[in-house]
Amino acid sequence: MFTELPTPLGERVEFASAGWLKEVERFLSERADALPDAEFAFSMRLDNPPPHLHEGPEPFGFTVSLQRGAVAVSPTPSEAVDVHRRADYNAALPFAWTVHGGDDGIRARIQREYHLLASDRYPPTDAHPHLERRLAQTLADLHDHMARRTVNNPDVEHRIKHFGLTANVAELAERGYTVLPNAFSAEFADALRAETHRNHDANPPNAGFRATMLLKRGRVWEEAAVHPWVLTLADWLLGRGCLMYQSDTIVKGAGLDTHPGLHSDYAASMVAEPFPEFCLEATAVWAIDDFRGDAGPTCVLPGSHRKGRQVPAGTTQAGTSTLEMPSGSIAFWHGALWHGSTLRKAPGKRTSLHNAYSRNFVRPVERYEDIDADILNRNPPAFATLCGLDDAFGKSGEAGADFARLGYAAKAGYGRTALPQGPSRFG
Ligand SMILES: O=C(O)CCC(=O)C(=O)O
Ligand SMILES: [Fe+2]
Repeated sequence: MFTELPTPLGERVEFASAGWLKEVERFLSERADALPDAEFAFSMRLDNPPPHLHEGPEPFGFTVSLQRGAVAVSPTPSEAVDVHRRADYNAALPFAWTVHGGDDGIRARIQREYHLLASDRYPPTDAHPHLERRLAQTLADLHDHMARRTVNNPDVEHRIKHFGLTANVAELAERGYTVLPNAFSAEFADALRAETHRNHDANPPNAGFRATMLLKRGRVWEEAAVHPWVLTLADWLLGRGCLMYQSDTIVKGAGLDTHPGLHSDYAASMVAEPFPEFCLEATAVWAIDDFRGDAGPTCVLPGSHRKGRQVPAGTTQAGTSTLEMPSGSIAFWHGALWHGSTLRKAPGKRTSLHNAYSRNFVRPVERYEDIDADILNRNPPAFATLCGLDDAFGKSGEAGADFARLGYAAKAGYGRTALPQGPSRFG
């Protein structure tokens, strides 16, 4: 009933940590005999590592060398190697957690998308040294093997700082929403739009159809779910270990008014009033098409998340601001925020992806606990977390609760929120 994790919880490691390097060494040592002629060394220097991994002025990173059957792994970077790369730790991390599975298309897409997120924080370059076929295959296997066990940086505040999201979290606390411009490329928008329309076209247009359960509908949705900026805001607001609450798309045609009046996304969970001070659910809306002017953008009532109440029936959109943003932007709001959507007057369609995340103990609208093993196997641990597969809920057996999972959740800081949630509605 629960899909088995491709990598046991106890084998998960942080990027470039001692445990990560130990596994690199083990993996290569097992294969070194089959590569008796290989002579190759690569190194990575990682700037701005999280302080719990490294502090002090000495450079942080690693060097891996395979010389005629001998493997050596060192926890320091070196320039005396065949391939040397230097990157910001948080900018490099999503590259390290992406499973390629031998697909160069994925590799190219990830290069494009994650470079966009790290433009001024120097992400790694994709140098392609010419290597003997068996060595190249071993290194590709090593990459995927490590990606499947590489966890996100647990220091959410560190991620906020180094992704440049400090102003966004302040806005999220104060106003209840924020917009991330240039969060995905025009090419990725094209891919998402094509997939969305493929899912929607089988249904009558403008009939309110939303394609749901997207994590089971293809790789682009899987990549969207673990968008590094979105995961950072979600972890900050909802605590580590948050879940995918719902993943669906909307196609709004001319004349369509999908969300008249106002609502909060807490309505679906019928959250009791007054709402708790901490956030239970949050929504990321991807503008696959422009959200501008008469395109039918979302409207929000700034600061209304602090009312701590459901929206009374009949509430109008008076006093709201429209969330206007170009394609490639992602809006992210607190689930208690009062919002709606405006009538689309322009011709054509507004295509959007709505990825909602919830706290680890909240019961999501969608259920991914039985997701295909193949899907889990091509994704990082952060994806399995979103599917609800590494918590203890529902996993008690005849012998008792799943203490391994309970222990993992406690150790990984699940449910712990990084920062205070901004001005209290009671203060
Ligand atoms: O489509 C919109 O503009 C708003 C949709 C909405 O209310 C939501 O995703 O929570
Ligand atoms: Fe909503």
